[in-house]
Parts: sequence; structure tokens; C-alpha cells
Amino acid sequence: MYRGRRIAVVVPAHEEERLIGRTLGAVPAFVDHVIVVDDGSADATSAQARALGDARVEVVRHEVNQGVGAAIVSGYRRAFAAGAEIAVVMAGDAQMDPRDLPALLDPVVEGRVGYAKGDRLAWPGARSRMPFSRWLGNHALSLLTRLATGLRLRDSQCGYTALARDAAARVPLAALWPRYGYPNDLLGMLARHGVAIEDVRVRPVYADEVSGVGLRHALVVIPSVLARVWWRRLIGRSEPSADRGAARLSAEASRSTDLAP
Ligand SMILES: Nc1nc2c(ncn2[C@@H]2O[C@H](COP(=O)(O)OP(=O)(O)OP(=O)(O)O)[C@@H](O)[C@H]2O)c(=O)[nH]1
Ligand SMILES: [Mg+2]
Repeated sequence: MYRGRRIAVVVPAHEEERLIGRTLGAVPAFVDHVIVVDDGSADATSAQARALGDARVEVVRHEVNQGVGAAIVSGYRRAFAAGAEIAVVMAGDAQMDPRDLPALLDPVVEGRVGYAKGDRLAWPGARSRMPFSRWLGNHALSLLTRLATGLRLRDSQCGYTALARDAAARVPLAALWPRYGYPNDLLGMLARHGVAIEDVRVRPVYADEVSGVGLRHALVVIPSVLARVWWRRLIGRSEPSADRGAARLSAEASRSTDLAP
């Protein structure tokens, strides 16, 4: 429990036999439940996770690889079904520093927001702590994400997040983009459904992990996801005129009621 709330950590993991032990070993003691979603790994990711002998750890396995977004949705489902009040994502490649977890949880625990996300760009010296391509790409994608969602946020690509159970219940998680680009899609969904979001400064961690994010994701996939987010927001914006139509209809209905004998 953290400040009286039941906390689950969701760990998406694909071929992470080398780093999953380091990731799980660092999960703070106040976390109640840890769900490793082994996303169709061909290596010993699941076995390594179980080998730790941590009673909090549960392994959910996708027999076929579905993508990091889909893995996180499976983790959320299990976490909330098992009674979590807040679900945190800490990826299986040990890139999320557990020292930042309380700060990430606080805005959700205090009820200020339904979703808190990490902001590595705000960390002092971020520019030198992150590979230049990641730093630059992140600024560019954050700008596009701001334009698409209308949110004031930074570091749209940070996967270190905390989601409240009631906020999760308000969005159609089953429709979430299943691969890279899922954080951008989730931000758009949450914004459309009126869930408040806060950026929390977290440490950038880049060590010996291998990233699966490539140029194609940065230049094609994620911008396409954002174009869809923007389009849906635009459609959403046409709702007020639909509401005006509904208001006119109900005004007409009440006028005809007034005229009724
Ligand atoms: N590449 C990849 N990772 C997956 C998949 N499913 C789950 N994951 C996990 O998702 C997490 C994030 O993947 P990374 O490729 O490191 O992407 P990232 O950490 O968002 O980006 P970087 O900052 O570039 O490392 C890791 O823990 C992976 O094990 C998948 O289908 N492909
Ligand atoms: Mg990574």
C-alpha cells in the first residue's frame, strides 16, 4: 500500500530475460502486486520473472507477440480485476527508476489527476543523460502530441505512468493502439474523456538496454497515431454543434409543450 492505496505495477516485457530480474528486484516494497506481461517472448523472460520467488509477482503470457501497448492493456485489466486502485507501468528493461515512484503516485493518490506520467526532459541535465537522437525526437513528438491532443505536456514518449482505476474505467482501453505510439493514443483518449493529466519529473535512465523504437516509428507510425488522435479530437469538437442541435430540439419540444392545451 502507498498512502492507503493498493498499488500494482505492470511490467510489459518482450525478450527481457537479461533485464527482467533487475527490473523486478527494484520494485519498492510498498507495491502490492506486480504483473509481468510476457509478450510472446521466445527467451526465458517468464522463467526469470518466476525464479525471483517474489510472491507479489504474477506472470501473464501472450502466446503470440501483440505489442507493448497491448501488453500494458492486459496488465491493466489484471491489475484492476485483482483490486488495484492505481496501476503503474515500469517497463521490463529497467529504465524506470523506483526512486521516482512516490512522486509519480502522489498526484493520483491526492486525487488531483487520474493519470500521472513521467517527464524526463524536465530532469536537470536531461540533454546529456539521454542519447541526443532520443532527446531531439522526444521534443519533436511531444510538440506533435501537444498539437494533436491539445494538452500542455512534455515527454509524450515516457512510459513511466500511474493510472487510477476510475480513470481507466472511463476510456476504451480495448481500442488502444497496440504497439509503439500507444502512449500518444492513450493521452488522446484520456483527454477526450476528461481525465486530468500531470507531468512529473523523473530520471532519464539509459544504460545497456536495447531499444525497439526505430526511425520508422518516429517518422511514420507515431505521427500516424497522432493524426488519428487529432482527427478524433476534431470529430469530438463537432459535438458541441450536435449539442446545440439537441438543445434546439428540446427548446422546440418545450415550446410545443407550452402551447399544448
Ligand atoms: N520492442 C518491443 N517491446 C515490447 C513489446 N512488448 C512489450 N515490450 C516491452 O516494452 C518495453 C519498452 O520497449 P522499448 O523497445 O525499450 O521502448 P522504450 O523503452 O519505450 O523506448 P527507449 O526509450 O528507446 O528504450 C520493454 O520493457 C519491452 O520489453 C514488443 O512487442 N516489442
Ligand atoms: Mg526501452
